[in-house]
Amino acid sequence: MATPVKVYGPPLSTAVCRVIACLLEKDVEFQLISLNMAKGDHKKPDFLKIQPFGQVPAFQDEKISLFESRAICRYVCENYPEKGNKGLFGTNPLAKASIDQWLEAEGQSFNPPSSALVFQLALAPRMNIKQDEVVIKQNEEKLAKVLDVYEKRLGESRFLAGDEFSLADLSHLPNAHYLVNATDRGEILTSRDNVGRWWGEISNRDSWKKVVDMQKQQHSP
Ligand SMILES: N[C@@H](CCC(=O)N[C@@H](CS)C(=O)NCC(=O)O)C(=O)O
Repeated sequence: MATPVKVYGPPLSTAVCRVIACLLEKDVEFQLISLNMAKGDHKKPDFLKIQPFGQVPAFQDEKISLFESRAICRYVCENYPEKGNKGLFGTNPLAKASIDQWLEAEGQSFNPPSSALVFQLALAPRMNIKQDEVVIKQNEEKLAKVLDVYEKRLGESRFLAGDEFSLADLSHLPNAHYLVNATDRGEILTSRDNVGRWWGEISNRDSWKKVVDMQKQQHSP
């Protein structure tokens, strides 16, 4: 029997739960190794050997180790092509390029403003950090512009990269989830006809519901 892959980090972390969602979609067995980040486990020398930036997630499969959640997801899809959702990262060069294009859009355009908003609106108050209204406003404006592009795209196709759910859609789930469920600005997604329809569909996948259950079982980020 194959050894389960290892994912280091708490499922409340957006980057960690991106990888978990991918592993669940791909039906790849994994072991979650939850670090004590409050105690700085992710900055310790042994951990830095597998994640040199001292961040989560880190990932191990037999003898190889990887970091960066989106790179890990790509690896999982490529290394386990026959498992679970076989089309998650496409099955031909054009499909893969299209998925990659929207995966890059998530990382470069959607993630920066959405993670800034999640930090300011959901995490800062819990960490007794003063919210910065200027940063909130700037990032709301940036995210709205990104979502205008998504609204048009999702008026043309069911999912970002085409008619099938893909890694590109999956990669949006962590930040979108917190925006909708842990801030009062979820309408930035849900009020748009096509983006709202898309969010409803991707957030109802069994894989994502399992991630949310895992998050609920954990106490703190
Ligand atoms: N681009 C990285 C981001 C990793 C990241 O920012 N991880 C956060 C948690 S979501 C973290 O480790 N924060 C603690 C720290 O930076 O010390 C990825 O996608 O893996």
